Amino acid sequence: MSNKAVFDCVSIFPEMFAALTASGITRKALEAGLWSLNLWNPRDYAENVWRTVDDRPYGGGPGMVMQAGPLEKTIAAARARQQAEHVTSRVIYLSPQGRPLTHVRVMALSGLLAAGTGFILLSGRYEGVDERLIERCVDEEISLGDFVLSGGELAAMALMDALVRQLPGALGDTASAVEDSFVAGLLDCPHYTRPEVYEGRATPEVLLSGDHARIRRWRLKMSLARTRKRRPELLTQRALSAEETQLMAEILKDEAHEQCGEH
Ligand code: 9WO
Repeated sequence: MSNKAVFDCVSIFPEMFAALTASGITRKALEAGLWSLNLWNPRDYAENVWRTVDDRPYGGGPGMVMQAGPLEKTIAAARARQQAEHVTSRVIYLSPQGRPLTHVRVMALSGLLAAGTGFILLSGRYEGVDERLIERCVDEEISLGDFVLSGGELAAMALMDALVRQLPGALGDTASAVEDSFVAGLLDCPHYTRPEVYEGRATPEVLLSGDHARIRRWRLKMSLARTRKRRPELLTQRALSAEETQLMAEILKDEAHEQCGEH
């Protein structure tokens, strides 16, 4: 039994998905058979000779809306193909109206994939998709954040990238996915590599010390300080360990000193 993650993407610009299949970790994982991608163009399921899949919005206004008919036929074809190998398909629509994606949700979706659920990712264009298609066919609507793109394709690829790198064997160094930013609910620490001094800026001494316990503590402290400064709401969503509490006290003390004009 193959246990590969199966994605089917519905898009009028299937060629965009080469960004995922042609480069990097996602390409390597594809070549290793860890995941598969099928592309479905709604134009192939259009109901007219011009292969159009959009029409003017009822109620007026600018732009066009994707019609339900061709999209439902496309999703049905993708679902039928998935059901040849999978028990269930889950249809996900990427839009700014969706629930914001988080690391926690990525891990939950990753669990569904591992359990054999196939994902059908619907990428809209124009001003959006007929609401009745969403009501009838979409299981989950996901947003990457409060901004508008030209279409859902880049969001679908971002979601797949986040899921593929969680697949066992996708990362050369398996520790990377575990130690990543957000896994601990904190932002990542700063990173340095050669040269030791760049344009007059030195690498923090601790990173050159070879003292791995001290390095780990410093990195955790930097993660805490950054999270406090840039994303303080993340710290209210999780309890601090004893070590983190101590480091946070150091951070506050350091800041108080800086405000006294000390360095
Ligand atoms: C287009 C538009 C034009 C004028 C006034 C308002 C408008 N809204 C939109 C719009 O939301 N278009 C969407 C384009 C329709 C669905 C697919 N598109 C999309 C998905 N843009 N941005 C996303 C997206 C998906 C996930 N996370 C962030 C953004």
